[in-house]
Amino acid sequence: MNTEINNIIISNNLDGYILPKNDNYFTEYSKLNNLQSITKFSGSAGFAIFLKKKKYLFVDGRYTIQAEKESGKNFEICEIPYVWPKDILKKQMKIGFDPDLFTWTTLNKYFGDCYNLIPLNFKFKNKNKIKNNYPFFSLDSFVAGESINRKIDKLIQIMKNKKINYTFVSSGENICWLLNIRGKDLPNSPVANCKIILTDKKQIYFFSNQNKINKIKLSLKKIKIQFLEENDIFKCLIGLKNGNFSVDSNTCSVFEESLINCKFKILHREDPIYFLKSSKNKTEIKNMVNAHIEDGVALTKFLYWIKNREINNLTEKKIEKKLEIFRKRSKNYLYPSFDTIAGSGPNGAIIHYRSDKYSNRSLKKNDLLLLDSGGQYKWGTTDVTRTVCFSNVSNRIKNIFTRVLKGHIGVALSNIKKEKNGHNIDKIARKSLNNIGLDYRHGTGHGVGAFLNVHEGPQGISKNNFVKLKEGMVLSNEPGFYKKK
Ligand SMILES: [Mn+2]
Repeated sequence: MNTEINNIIISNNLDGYILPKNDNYFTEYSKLNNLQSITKFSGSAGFAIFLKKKKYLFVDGRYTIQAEKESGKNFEICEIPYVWPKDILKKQMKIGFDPDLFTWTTLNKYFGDCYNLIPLNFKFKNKNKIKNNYPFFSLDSFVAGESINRKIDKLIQIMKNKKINYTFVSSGENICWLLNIRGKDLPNSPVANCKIILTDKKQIYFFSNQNKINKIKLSLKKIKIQFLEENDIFKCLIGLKNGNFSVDSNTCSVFEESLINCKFKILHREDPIYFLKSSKNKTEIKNMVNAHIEDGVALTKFLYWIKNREINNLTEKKIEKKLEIFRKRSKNYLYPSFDTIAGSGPNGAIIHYRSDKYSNRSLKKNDLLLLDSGGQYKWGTTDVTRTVCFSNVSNRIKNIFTRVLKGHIGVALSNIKKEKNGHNIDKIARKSLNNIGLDYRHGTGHGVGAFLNVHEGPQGISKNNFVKLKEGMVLSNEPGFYKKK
């Protein structure tokens, strides 16, 4: 048992403690990584529960094999959504958590409403915390395509219609969209870690690390904005007149909600920026197309390269590096939009696999190579998957590959006016595989940001996404099939 966690449990008279992967910005790939340093699990999502005598690691289907490999010795691996904490814990148990790192949405989802959850003001000593002072920057109008003022006006209009006085925007990606800014607070996306309060009088209070804001001050000069320290939220709230406060419980922490709750009436609303942002404007679409052309050139050159050489001395890691070299030839390329998945043979069956020094495998002539990668370009984000073979593969593989391809084409040709949502299109994607009793354990597609997160909501192509699809939404198209051998 980790001694720090053991001490928390004992000194607070608890039965257990829950440790999440995320930091207080609730981004997909956060850098703060206590979960990894304590459990060894390196995947992008999951959480651990430490009880006095037993430890559990909860991950989703993408990460079950990886979690078993990395942490299976010391942790029982539980796969969400088949097992939840509420299935394992006893109801009277007292479980500690950090209110900065949880939202009510996640707590309710994991625990239901019948647990004794104890907020604790305890911070881990983070030995490998990376000091990041990379400045935020503003987007040119030929990248953003819509002015800050127009975007804010849209949001104010929504607030007025719903009689909301204040909106707390706690999602950095949405503030990036609203203020036409970006940052470098995440390894694979230009999200700026910040939060804002927007008042119905069009005043903005901007909370972030003050060392990062110099470059954006000029472009934001025309709007009413006040820059404050990350932990000045309470100070700011005290100075505001009473009223309604709209918060989004997907990214507003338990702690922040309790601060707002001291003085204001809280209305739980999905941040309307998700919807505004999901329909890309003409400029953004043009830029995304261009980013995909540049990315396509890099991938095509890579495929030509790998198809015309001996593969015997190639490993997954070498492939990852080579692909990066081809992308870097574009002067507009910045960095990968997610960790490249180069999985050969059985490693290709690990959804969201990341090759490391233990798993790194040499390519073999009869193996398939799964290559799923993407890039961040100065004005666009890409995500592309290809399966490569180096020999004449069996008819069974050809058959399954064709069925996956049929699903892919089915998605590409589907009519959004007729299908209406991702739930219906997901069925089309799986149909040909389902016909012979096969399937895959992930969604078919996700929204993609315009020089932002490679995974973006609210739209998606999956079994449980019923969001109405609109023109201008951008989605990935990635059915698949996975088998170890
Ligand atoms: Mn993807």
